[in-house]
Amino acid sequence: MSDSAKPQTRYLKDYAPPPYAVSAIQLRFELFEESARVTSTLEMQRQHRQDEAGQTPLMLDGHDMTLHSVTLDGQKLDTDAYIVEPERLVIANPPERFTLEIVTSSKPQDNASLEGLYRSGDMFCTQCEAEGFRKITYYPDRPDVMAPYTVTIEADKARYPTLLSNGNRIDGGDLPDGRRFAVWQDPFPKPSYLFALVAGNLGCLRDAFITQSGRRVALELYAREQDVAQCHHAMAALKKSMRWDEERFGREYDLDVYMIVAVGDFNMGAMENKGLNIFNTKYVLANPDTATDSEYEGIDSVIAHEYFHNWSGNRVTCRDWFQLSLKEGLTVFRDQEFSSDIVSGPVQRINDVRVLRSHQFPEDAGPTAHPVQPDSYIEINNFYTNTVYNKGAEVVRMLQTLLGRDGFRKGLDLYFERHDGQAVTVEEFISAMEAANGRALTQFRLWYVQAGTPQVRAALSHDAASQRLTLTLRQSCPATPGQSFKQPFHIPIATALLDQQGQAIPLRLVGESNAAPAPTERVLELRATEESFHFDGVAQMPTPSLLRGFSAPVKLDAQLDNAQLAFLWAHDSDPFNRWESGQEYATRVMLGLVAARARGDSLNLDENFVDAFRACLQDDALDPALRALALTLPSEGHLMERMTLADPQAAHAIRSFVRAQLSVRLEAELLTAYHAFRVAGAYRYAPLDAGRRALRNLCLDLLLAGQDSAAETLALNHYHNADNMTDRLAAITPIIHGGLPHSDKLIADFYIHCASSANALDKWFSIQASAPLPDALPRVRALMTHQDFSLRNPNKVRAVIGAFCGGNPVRFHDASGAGYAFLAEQVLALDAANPQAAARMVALMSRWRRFRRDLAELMQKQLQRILTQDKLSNDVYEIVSKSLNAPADD
Ligand code: B3K
Ligand code: ZN
Repeated sequence: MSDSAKPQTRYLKDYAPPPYAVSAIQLRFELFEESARVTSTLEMQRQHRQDEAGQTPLMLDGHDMTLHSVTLDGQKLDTDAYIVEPERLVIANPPERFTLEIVTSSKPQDNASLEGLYRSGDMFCTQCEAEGFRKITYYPDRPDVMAPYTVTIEADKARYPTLLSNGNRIDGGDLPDGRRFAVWQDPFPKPSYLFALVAGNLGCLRDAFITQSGRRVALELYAREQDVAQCHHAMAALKKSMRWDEERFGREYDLDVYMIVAVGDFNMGAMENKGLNIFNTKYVLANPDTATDSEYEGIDSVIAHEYFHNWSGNRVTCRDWFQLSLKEGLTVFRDQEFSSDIVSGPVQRINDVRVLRSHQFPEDAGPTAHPVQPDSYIEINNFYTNTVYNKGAEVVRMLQTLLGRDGFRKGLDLYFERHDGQAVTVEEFISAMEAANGRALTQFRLWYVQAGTPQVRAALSHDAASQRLTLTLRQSCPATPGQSFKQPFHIPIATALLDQQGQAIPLRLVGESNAAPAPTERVLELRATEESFHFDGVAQMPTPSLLRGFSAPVKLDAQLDNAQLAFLWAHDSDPFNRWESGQEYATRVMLGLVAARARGDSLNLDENFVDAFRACLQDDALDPALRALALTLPSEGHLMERMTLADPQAAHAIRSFVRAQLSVRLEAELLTAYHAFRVAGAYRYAPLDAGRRALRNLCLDLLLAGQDSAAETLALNHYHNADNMTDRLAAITPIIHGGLPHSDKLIADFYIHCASSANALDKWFSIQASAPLPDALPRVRALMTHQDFSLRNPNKVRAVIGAFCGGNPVRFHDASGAGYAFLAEQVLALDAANPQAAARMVALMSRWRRFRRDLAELMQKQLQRILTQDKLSNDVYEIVSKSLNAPADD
């Protein structure tokens, strides 16, 4: 790309308030098959004078539209009275108050970016966050411009009987020429990114919710008529979310109707548009034949997330996009707490930490690392990241840990009370927490502005004579792009010390009175680079159980040996740390085998580890869902993170070896557990049943890892007897991934089960694309020519290209470099149509420096190849240029 075409960087420090406010906006959409015409009427007021000449130019964002007319206070402007630039419309010096009418048109049917107004199948829909509204009309498309909207939609009555927008429907009826209109009014001033419109021929599942103050809210879930029967789980999730937010956080819904529309072509999971959420079908539609247990859980959490945004995001929104985590981190925290209440606290916590570790930690250690509150970006769509979302949620969780549940609730109440109807910053959120709790959080703010995952090292020393135990904690944080030095963080470390029976002993800090019983768990606050905590009355050297519940997003080195890890895996009363210790033990064993393999030594799986694994499998005091998690071996990605240079082939070989060993050495035990955890009766999604299925299916998977034909027969029976997608998928995955004899037949049979549902078909695609077999890439190419595949549909792109490049490390990272060339080719093909999807895919190569030299060079070449293309989107340009330029300390 030439220097002049290089995209611009935006900086937080350049923020300036909007020169013009919008006190009302009226939109009229005339929808036709070949185009959409939009008339926008804005009531505007100048906020302040800007330039030296005393003029305040009005600059409206706009992109990819045809401008038909501009009328100011009823006077149609000549074309020389305004300037149309590629990205904006400028009117030099409008009066202090004025009405502006702008008429534009666009071609939704050609809009493959799935941003702005576009078509998905037979319907029209929109996606405006972050900057899609500027593809609909010229407007100050920034979140700190908030206005009440009145929207009129006109369309063909037969094709588009359902016409929806935000707020309440205030009018509607027939028009000449077989057309129809509807008028919607949203009384809550909102930023343009929350605008939404849907026009289609849709079925609807209706219900109602009575709020805590007794108001009736109509609930409407829209989908294609044939899919409405699959909306019941989502409807139940919505009602649970509404009740939960009232009970836990005192937040009540505000409009008379809450609508959700399921759309097949959607770039992400869902969108929280005021009163009119638009969802990827993956997070709305479910029945036992199409959705797995974890997809049912995904629906609960995404429905809750978008609903919770009504307060944390919509009523109180972001001043600018650097504040994105203000709404996203907080809302993820809220949805995690919701899921924790409806599923199981520990299971939810472990799963949330798994996501953080497998996605956010690598991001934080790579070339695109950025703080939770970034200070610059080229393309904001690249910042809907695991850091902004998941680390942001961890930061909010730490606030709750430090302030206590009640203190946190008081802070949140004050935040909503102070800022309802405003567009604010992270600073305002922290200030409310401080004010409500009378506590300074000065050092805590560093979590928002310093990138990188802190490391904490713990050391214990015990003095038998004085019965004193000293715990010394030391923190550091690696350099990240643009941030070489870090100040120490304020880190809450939930701590317990276990005696030889695994009992947590009382923790009395030296100098503390012994009038009241000492707690057995305490949150220690590490603030300095190094601090020591002294405890009295500790008779013997205990085993430390630190960072319980993962109380901070850090990497902890507690300097435990394998025997201590095995002890904690068996005995820790903190379920999170039980899981954690097992994972760490397994990781060390596997890394030891990686080293043995590199030396050419024969491989031997330690008997102690097999014993500990067996003990966990047979521990009936441990809930099945937790047991399944505790027995899931660390992923290949996790092992690669722990290698000096990632070697995907070694990680795959060792993980396969350990699975095969467990299969053979624990065959009888696995078989017993497999039979014991059968779930009686017809399938229904319920957390307890899901836990049993997870454990049973884990046993099945391990049994098949031994490649034994009796196990394959067991899996075939499992498949044929299954009445649900979870079991079907669990039975065929090890057969297809292992390339076992029945593989091809099952692929054909499974297709028949999936053919009538796009969401089920995604699983049919991805199970094949992620199979770690030698011919994986040719298979993937063949899948892309399948009639059900489309490069224009993001779910299919994820199911095939994403599953291969992100979920099949051993084949994607083939030493020939063919996987990388394939990804580069797909990124370029995608980028022309859908830059957001392309950027997500190319990010899979961003950490090339972490890999074995030969692989790193091959990846680097493909990234360079992409960067030489002339017409790159900002999205792809930003990821690729940062990946190539970042310092080599990645
Ligand atoms: N706020 C949306 C994400 C928008 C992504 C724009 N590229 C969904 C959510 O986080 O709830
Ligand atoms: Zn969100």
